[in-house]
Amino acid sequence: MSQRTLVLLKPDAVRRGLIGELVGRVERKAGWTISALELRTLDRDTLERHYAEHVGRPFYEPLLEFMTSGPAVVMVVEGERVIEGVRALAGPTDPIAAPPGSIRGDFGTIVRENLIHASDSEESAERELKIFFPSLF
Ligand code: 3AN
Repeated sequence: MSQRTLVLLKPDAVRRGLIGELVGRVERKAGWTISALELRTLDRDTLERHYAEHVGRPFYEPLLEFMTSGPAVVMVVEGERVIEGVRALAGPTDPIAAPPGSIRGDFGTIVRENLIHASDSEESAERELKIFFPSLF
């Protein structure tokens, strides 16, 4: 089933010079296509919409501060089971618990600075793509 998903390479990934490595991992999956890609410094309004489910959590304000701390890469990736697939490439939220071979497992140590965001369901992908790429709709 072909799908599309929102992928963000977070400011830590950009600062650490990992854009090529992480885009490469997505690009190398057979049949997936990156249909939009942009280096973009995210504003608070966009992130408040994106992270609405986390309002009030202790990590919410530090998360927004981190996510606005430098440019991110925003991407649309399309292909077979890409929503589940990019989540598998990323690994679980906590990079220490994430298995080696996953992006977070290979490159991360801090939960907040976990390198990559990928939509977690078709509903989230639709909602998030509308926030970051409204021209697609
Ligand atoms: P995921 O990106 O794995 O779906 P979410 O949606 O639960 O994770 O959390 C969104 C982001 O919030 C995470 N990628 C991470 O940057 C941050 N975050 C989540 N839980 C924590 C936490 N306990 N402490 C610090 N930051 C967190």
